[in-house]
Amino acid sequence: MEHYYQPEIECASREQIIELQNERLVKQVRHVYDNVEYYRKKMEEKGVTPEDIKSIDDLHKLPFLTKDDLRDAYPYGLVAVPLSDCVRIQSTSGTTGRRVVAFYTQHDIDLWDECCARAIVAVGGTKEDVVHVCYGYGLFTGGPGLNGGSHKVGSLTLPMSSGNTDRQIQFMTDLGSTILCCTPSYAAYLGESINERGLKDQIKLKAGIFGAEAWTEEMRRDIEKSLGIKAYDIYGLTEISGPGVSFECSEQTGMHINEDHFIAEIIDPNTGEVLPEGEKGELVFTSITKEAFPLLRYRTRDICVLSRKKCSCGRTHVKMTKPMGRSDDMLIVKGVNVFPSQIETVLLNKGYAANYQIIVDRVNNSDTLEVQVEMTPEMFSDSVTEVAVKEKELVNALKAMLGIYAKVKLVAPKTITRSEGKAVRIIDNRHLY
Ligand code: DLL
Repeated sequence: MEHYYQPEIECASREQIIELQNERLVKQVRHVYDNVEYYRKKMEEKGVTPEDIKSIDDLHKLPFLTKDDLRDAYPYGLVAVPLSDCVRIQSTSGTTGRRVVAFYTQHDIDLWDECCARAIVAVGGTKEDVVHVCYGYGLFTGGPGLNGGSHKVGSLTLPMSSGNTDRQIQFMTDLGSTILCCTPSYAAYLGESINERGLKDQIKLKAGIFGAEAWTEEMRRDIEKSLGIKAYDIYGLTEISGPGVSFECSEQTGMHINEDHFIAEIIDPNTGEVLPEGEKGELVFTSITKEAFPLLRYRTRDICVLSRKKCSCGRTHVKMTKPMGRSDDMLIVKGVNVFPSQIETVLLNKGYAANYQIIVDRVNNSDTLEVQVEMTPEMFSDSVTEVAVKEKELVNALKAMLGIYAKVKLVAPKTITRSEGKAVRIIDNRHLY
């Protein structure tokens, strides 16, 4: 039998949802216009006033927000309440220009937790469950989000955070974890490790909630088999709150977007034109209940398709496919957002030219990142020790910039193929989309 955390809203009629969205959107536009000078200016430039927005049919009149806007307004420029009303920030990795810092009031946290609670109940979670959270805690939204959701459900929550696989498995067996929350690559790794240790019959897991990075149906089957569970997808982004913007139900054919909090649109990434349901394009969100950091028409850069086809689970909220790619060059490696420009900055700062290639792969279900860099003729050396010292220096500088390990391979001048058009900087052998 299907269970819901908030059945009255998760299974509301289309009319009820639209009515709620209309009312909340009008209120939210006024809130943003009155309190966020940055967005007010954008509206003025487009000649739109809050009075022009009477319902969701007027949404297209509002200007888009992009990551560039977040950078321009960093750190406080998009905050819509006094800082004394904010109780938390969360953030993505990256340097100042690329880092996203999102703000939350207590009310924002409560609603976010409820979204995650919906996801946990959708996979069968109840207060009898032991929810094992090994998404990272701290600035990353994964740990805090699922942690908050689990508390709302009343499950016993294990705030494990990431890493230390032996300890994860020990807690899992000793405390009888039943729902696992982590990235799909870590879930696959845990599955392998548990099987290698011959401990599969000692774990009680029944379901997993896996997201923050792209994963394929094949990977889902592998994880389900190795852990003996049902594996569900969950999607979200820091800008819009974190995990739980959408989540999978028992049908496992896409993720229901929490439409009482987020209005979703699909646009053509080149023209910005809104596309009809069923067409593939860039996902855009308007958060209609956020107090502290309410983004209107935020371009996620995630490419997907929306569907309102009736779902067998009884939920009525629109479904999105798994992201099928991105309309920018952001890579997600081990769950961390990596922009090629960050890597380039490090290389240039260290005196290299912009002749490099980034090679991403997935080996034993774990992402690997390698940067091949040409030495300049001046720094060229055929001493293995000298090259190793230089490589180590770059590894450290990249780690400081990206927060993750990247293997560095220095190559002789003029060995990286030059392109006649756009340089081919990224070779992603994971073929996730
Ligand atoms: O990854 C939030 C999250 C945490 C989601 C835990 C799910 C579970 P960011 O670090 O801001 O937030 O990265 C957001 O990650 O725009 C997508 O490109 C990608 N992403 C998130 N979930 C999925 C997913 C968190 N289920 C960016 N499938 C998004 C594919 C995903 N990509």
